[in-house]
This record gives sequence, C-alpha cells and structure tokens, in this order.
Amino acid sequence: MTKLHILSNRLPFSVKKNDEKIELIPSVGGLATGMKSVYGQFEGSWIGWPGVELDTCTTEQLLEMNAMLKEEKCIPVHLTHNETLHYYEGFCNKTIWPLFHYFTQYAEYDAADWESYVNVNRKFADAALSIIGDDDYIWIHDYHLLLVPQMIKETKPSVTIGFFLHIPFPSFEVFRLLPWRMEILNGLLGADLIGFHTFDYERHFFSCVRRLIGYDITLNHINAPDRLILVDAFPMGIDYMKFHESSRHLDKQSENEKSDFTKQLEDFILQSPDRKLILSIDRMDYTKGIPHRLKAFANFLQNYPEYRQKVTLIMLAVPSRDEVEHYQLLKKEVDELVGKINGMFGDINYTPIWYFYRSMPYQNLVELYHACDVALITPVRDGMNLVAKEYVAARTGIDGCIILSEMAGAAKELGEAILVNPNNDNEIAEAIRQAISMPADEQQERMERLQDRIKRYDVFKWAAEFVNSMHKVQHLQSEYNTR
Ligand code: GDG
Repeated sequence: MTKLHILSNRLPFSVKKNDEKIELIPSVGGLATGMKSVYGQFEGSWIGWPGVELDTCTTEQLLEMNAMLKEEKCIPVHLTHNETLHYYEGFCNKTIWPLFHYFTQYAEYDAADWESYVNVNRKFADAALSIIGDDDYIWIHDYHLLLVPQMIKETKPSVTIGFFLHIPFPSFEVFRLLPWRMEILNGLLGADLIGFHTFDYERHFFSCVRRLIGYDITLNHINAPDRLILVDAFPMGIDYMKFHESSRHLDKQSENEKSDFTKQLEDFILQSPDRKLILSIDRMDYTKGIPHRLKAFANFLQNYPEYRQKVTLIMLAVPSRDEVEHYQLLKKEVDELVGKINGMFGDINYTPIWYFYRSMPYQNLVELYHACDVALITPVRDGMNLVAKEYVAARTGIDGCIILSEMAGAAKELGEAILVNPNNDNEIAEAIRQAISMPADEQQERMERLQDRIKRYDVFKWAAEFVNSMHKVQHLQSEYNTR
C-alpha cells in the first residue's frame, strides 16, 4: 500500500518530562488536526522534532520517548541545544520568518545559522529517507524545511513530494535579499507539488523562479529540465464543526454547567446591556500588528468618547519565541501601551483593555469567540490567520463582525469582513465604530455568507485537495515526460 508520510518541524505530540517521567501531549493546532484526517488513511509516519533538546535527556528517557512515539507512528528527529539555537531560533526565526513577512530590517544573515539550517534539514531528510518506500508520498510542511524536498528527490526521485508553505512567500524584491536565495529555491524545486495559502504568494514564487533560476512557466506548471512541478493555492481551513459544535454547546448549557469563565463574562455583559466586547487573539509576534491595534483602539476611544465605559478590548497575547530579542522588545512595548491606554481612559468601573499574556485552554478560547461582538484581527503580515476563521465558526447567533487586515491571507476569502490597512490607526478606529454600530440584519447577512464558505472548505477538504493534487501531478509528469 502506498504510504503518505508527513514531515514538519514539530510532531503532533510534544514530549514533556515531569520528574523523570515522559508524557506525550497532543498538539491542538490547525496543522495537527488537519493532518490527522488524511494521515490515518495512508498508513504513513509523521517525522518531526518532539520538542525537547537531546542534551537534556538521559539514554533511558530517549529510549522510552522513542518507543512511546513509535506507538503513535511518529519518528523523532532529535535536535541538540546548539541546533535549536542556530537552526530554529537562528535561521528559521531570525532570518526566514522576518524576511518572508517583509520585516527586512529584522532579518539577520548569519553563516553559522545557515550552516546549522542545512545540517538540520539534512537530518530531517535522512530520517525520512530511512523509512520511505520508492512509491510513497511525502508531505513536507513550512519554512523550517525548505531544503528537504531537493535532498529527498536527489536520493529517491520516484517519491512524490508535496510541500506546503504556511507563511507568505514574499515578492522578488524582498526574496532576492537572502544570501542563500538560490539554495532555498533549488531546495523547494525538489518538490513535485508546491502549495501556498494564496494566489499572490504563488505569483511571487513564480516570479522568483523565472528571474533567478530561469525556468519556463506555463499556467501553474514549472517546466524544469527533468520534470514538471505543479504549484497551486490551497487556502487552509479549520475544523469548522468542532468550533461550531463547541459553541452551540455553550448556548444549551444550564446555569450549573457553565464554567466560571463564562459566568464572569456573562455577569460583566449583564452589568450594562449595551456593552460591547472586542476580541484580539494572536501569538505575541511583531507580524501580528499588536501595537498598531492598541493605538487604533486608543484613537477610537479618543475620537468617540460616547463609547468609553461601553467598549472593552479583550486581548489575548500568547507567549512566543521569547528568547529572541525583537520579541522581548515587542512584549515591553505592548505592556507599556496597555498600561498607558488603561491609565488614560480607565476609571474605577472601567478597564478599557483586559490583557492576558498567556495561552488559554481551547474551551476558554471558544467561550471568548462566543461572547465577543467583534473580532479585531490586524496583522501587518500573516500567511493566512486561522483565528479569523475560528471566530466565524463559533458565532452561533449568526451575528458578530470581523475587522480584518488586508495583509492576512484570510482577507482573500473573507470579503464580508471589514477590511483595513493595519498601519492606518484612524482607519481601524473608524472600522471599530462601524463594527459596533452595524445593524443586526447586515451582521447576519455577512456572517451567513462567511460561515457557508468556511464550512464548505474546511481543514479536511484542504488536506484532501492537497493529497489529490499529489496524485494529479504524477499523471501530469508522465504526460510531460512522454512529450
Ligand atoms: C501560522 C501562520 C497560518 C491561539 N491562542 C491560543 C490558541 N491559539 C490557536 C488558534 C489558532 C492558532 O493557535 C493560531 O493560528 P494562526 O493562523 O492565527 O497563526 P500562527 O500561529 O502564526 O500560524 C498563519 C497558520 O500557520 C496555518 O497555516 O494561518 O498565517 O503564521 O488555531 O486557535 N489555542 C489555544 N489557546 C490559546 O491561547 N488552545
């Protein structure tokens, strides 16, 4: 039987070591959920880093961890502290991440980080090569593993390789800044199918291939000398029914069944019936536009004093990459801005911003989506943004409004949201006013259309379409080779 293997930086389980005991904690992110749906059908393995550094484990712990992961059909790629430092924190998060999100001034070009990136990509490729059969399929994920497609193709050309990038692919003028641009492009071109969230990222990629490598491109096919490579847009969806049903469950709960979190939210809303809650959820990342969003909220309170006391921004910022300096500086800036705005517009009965710097359990996340009237999602760059889709899925009352940055991949699909330029504080302030005063029938009309679309193209459909395209590319390649 043909197998489909998955390769991603992280496994769908994180390993936790508690008092010498090993525990596997399942990941709940969109990638893990979507992949689990196709992964079961193909009998493959999942290859990735289990999340603990090799140097911190004893031999017994390693053996136990490997055995536990094997039961879950997971193959660990173990990384040392030095590798996580240079490959992950270094090249992935200080070079590719800022550059591909257009933060060119943050991108560092460090030869030692690059060397580690190549070596770790080789480790992942070797782990894959040790288990994949000649006719198997492999689906490689994201910017951590851009060199792996070529490394696998060179050794086992008959394997069908799919690659999906979860972040934007930047325009040629930005991509060309990378000292290792040729290596990265050639690495990716080892794949048979390359997927992006949007057509714009696909276009940028084609432009780089044409100008830097010189391959001919027809429609969405790259005509490489040895084979055809298919490139397409696959906008990632969410597990719509999971969010929708969890939220429906909240509608049906009796008073006794409600969580303390829900009760507190309800009490707060009941204190003043015309109170409006605005929700903001992201990882604490400079690409997410959090400082601009806060300034826009302050502008809104400044420009529309009649809404003070009535509008609260609930802001969940999940700690992320806090060992990297730019993230530490961002955290400081956000802390200060929240303090300043609360100090300026708050009083004994009113805190304009409720700020949570932590991650919350899934259930609380749904409770927030369920309770808030507006979702304010204004990244300065974002590959897709799943939070916007989750908010839509969790609106059981078919009301609610999304203010969405035009720089998020999701903006291409969510045309019924209020689209804004994330750098324009006044435009966002005006969008907040528009959202909280939008007539109920207009909210409903927009939300119904959004829900139909997101329900239809959910994460399972996304994964199935990607795998179907991997089948399709095989046929296209055999036609191409017999021309
Ligand atoms: C990358 C790309 C692209 C958030 N806080 C909590 C929590 N979350 C969950 C959300 C959502 C996910 O994390 C965040 O996904 P996003 O898409 O918004 O953003 P990134 O993490 O930057 O993801 C992005 C994505 O990959 C997929 O391709 O859309 O553009 O940057 O699912 O629900 N979950 C829990 N507690 C939290 O506090 N349980």
